[in-house]
Amino acid sequence: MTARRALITGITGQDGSYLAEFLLDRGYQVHGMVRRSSTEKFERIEQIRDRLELHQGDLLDQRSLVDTLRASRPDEIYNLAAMSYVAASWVQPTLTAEFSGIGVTRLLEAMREACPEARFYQASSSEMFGKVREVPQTELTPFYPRSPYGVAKAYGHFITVNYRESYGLHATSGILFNHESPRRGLEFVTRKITWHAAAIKLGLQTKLKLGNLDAERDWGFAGDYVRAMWLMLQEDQADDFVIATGSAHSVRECLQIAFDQVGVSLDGHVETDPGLLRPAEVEQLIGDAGKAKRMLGWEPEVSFEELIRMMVDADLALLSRDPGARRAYGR
Ligand code: NAP
Ligand code: F7E
Repeated sequence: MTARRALITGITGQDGSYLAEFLLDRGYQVHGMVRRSSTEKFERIEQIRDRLELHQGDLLDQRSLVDTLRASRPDEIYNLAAMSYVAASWVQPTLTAEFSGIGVTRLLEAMREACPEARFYQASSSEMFGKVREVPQTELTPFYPRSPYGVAKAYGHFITVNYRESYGLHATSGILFNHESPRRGLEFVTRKITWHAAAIKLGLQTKLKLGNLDAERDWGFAGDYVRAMWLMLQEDQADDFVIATGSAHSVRECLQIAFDQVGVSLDGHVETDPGLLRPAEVEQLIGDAGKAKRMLGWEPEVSFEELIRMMVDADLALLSRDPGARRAYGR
C-alpha cells in the first residue's frame, strides 16, 4: 500500500516538529515547507531530518506555495506556519496579518489549483476569543480578538470556513488553546519561566522579569494537541473543533510549580516589569472541548502540573549539558 502523504507548513516550529514525528510513526510520507534563512533553524526536527522531504516556500509567496503543493502532492495539508508570538504582533501588525491572515488565503488558493481533493487543517487560536463573550468558550462563542495576532487568526479561521462552504474544500479549523512543551519558544511565558527556574537553580541567572502575573490560560501539552489535529482530518466532514483541557491556571501558579520543582524560593528572584504588559490583555481563557471528545474521542493526557514539571526538568538537563545554551534569550 502506498504511504499517505502530508505537507506541514511551519514544520520547524513547536507543533510542526511534534506533528511530523506523530505522522512518521503512522507511516506517512512527511513533507515540510521551510523558509530560506541565512542560518538553518532545524533544531526541533534534527532527529527526523533525514526522514522528511523539505520544500522551500513562504506564506508570502504564492508561486512557492503552488510549487510546494505540486511537488509534495499531499493527501493532508497542515497549515501551522504563522507569526505566532502575540506580543510581537503589535510590533509588526501588517506582517502578522500577511503571514497569519492573508497567508491562509494564499495557501487555500494554491490548494484549489494544485490539489483540491486534499484535506486542509488551519491552526486557529483561542486568541480569537480575546475579551471573552462566554465561559467556557466553544466552537459557537463569538470572537472578540484583543491583538493584531488574534485579528489575523480570526480572518484565517473565517476564510477556511468560507472556502469549505464556497468551493466544497475539506477545510477544517482547529481552535487550539495554549499548548506548550520543552520545545516551546523561549519568549512564551511558560518556557520563559521554566528556563529561568532551571537557570536560577544552576546559578546561571539571578532574576526573572515578567508582565501580568494574574493572566489565566488553559494550558495543555503540544504532543496531545497534534494528535487532535490529525484526528480532525480523519473525519469525513470538515468542521471546526475547540481543543482545550477545560481548566485555567494563572501565570503566578505556573511560577510556583516551576520554582517548587527546582526547590528554589520565588522571593528575590521574580520582578514584574511594566514594559512587559500588553497594550490590550486577554485576562482569562478556558475552553470546552466537548465536541472533540464526542466526535473525535480526543482527550488530553498530560496535566498542567505534569507539563510544567516536564519543561523544568528538560531545561535543567539542557542547561546542565550546556550552560551557555540560549543565554541570549535569558532576559
Ligand atoms: P512556532 O513554534 O512559532 O512555529 C511557527 C512556524 O511558522 C515556524 O516553523 C516558522 O518558521 C513558520 N513560519 C512563520 N512565518 C512563516 C512564513 N511567512 N512562511 C513560512 N513559514 C513561516 O508556533 P507553534 O507554537 O508551533 O504554533 C503552530 C501554529 O499554531 C501557529 O500557526 C500558531 O499561531 C498556532 N497556534 C499555536 C498555539 C500554541 O499555543 N502553541 C495555540 C493556537 C494556535 P521559522 O522556523 O522559519 O521561523
Ligand atoms: O502569554 C502573560 C501574557 O506569550 C500568556 C501563542 O502560542 O497562545 C499563545 O499566546 C500570558 C499572557 O502566550 C509574560 O500577558 C506575563 O497573558 O505565553 P504567552 P499567549 O499570548 O497566550 C495562543 C493560544 C496562541 O495562539 C499564540 O500563538 O502570559 N505574561 N508575563 C507573559 N507572557 C510572555 N510571553 N512573557 C512574559 O514575560
